[in-house]
Amino acid sequence: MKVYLLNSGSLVIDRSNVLWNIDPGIPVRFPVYSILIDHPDGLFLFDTGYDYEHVQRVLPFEEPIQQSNETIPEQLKLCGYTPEDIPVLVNSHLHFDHVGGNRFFTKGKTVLHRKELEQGRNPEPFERYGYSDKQWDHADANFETIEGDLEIAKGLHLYETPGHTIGHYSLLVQFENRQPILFSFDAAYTHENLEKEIQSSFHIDPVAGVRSIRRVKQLAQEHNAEIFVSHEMEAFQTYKKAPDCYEG
Ligand code: 5PN
Ligand code: ZN
Ligand code: ZN
Repeated sequence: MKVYLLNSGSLVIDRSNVLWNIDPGIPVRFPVYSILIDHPDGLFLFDTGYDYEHVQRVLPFEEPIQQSNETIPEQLKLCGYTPEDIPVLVNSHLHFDHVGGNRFFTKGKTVLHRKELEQGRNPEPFERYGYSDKQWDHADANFETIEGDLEIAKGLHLYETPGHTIGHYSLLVQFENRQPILFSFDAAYTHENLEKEIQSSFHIDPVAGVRSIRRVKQLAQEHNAEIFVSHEMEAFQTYKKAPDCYEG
């Protein structure tokens, strides 16, 4: 099995958005990435980054930086694939920085939590920026909704980690010959969120969000997994990026 991290570029938010109610007034640039898994059962893609045009139009204050080779089609090309080669796209949740390339996937199915699909189509007013990019809901999207924890293929475990959004999933990847990796997605933007047990300011249910941070830590301990956080520049700089990969 091979696990590729696909770089989508970076954005800026305030530190008090990364760590709710901590240190307002400090801008933080953070990475956005997706995950391609070459599994014995086929190719699985988790999330699709952000769409540069969308962020420039709707959230220009997040100062998007995305090189021309940091789109999903270009990142897949680095690994030797095109969007048509991907039969299964999974969305951890439907925030704009995780669905920006969904529109390229017109052949396969898109797997996500039932509640996330409902919420993405009808978000609360305070969630409007998070769910501002609706391009995932295109005519050729073939949604398969799921609920509860689920092993979608051998060694690929989705765990419900709600709070940041109502139907948020984290992903545990178990290899044959390598330490497992637990992708928290936005249950923890950074290691500091894990250590302090403070979630990002963007959330629908802060109590559930804290429980999900604890769940991520518990799962990592139980499976002796390394946690990969979603939006920390220091951590991301240490991760292997496509076309390099984690293999085992
Ligand atoms: C990067 C970023 N910016 C804004 C929002 C938001 O309103 O909900 C989630 C989110 C983000 O991840
Ligand atoms: Zn999010
Ligand atoms: Zn995010």
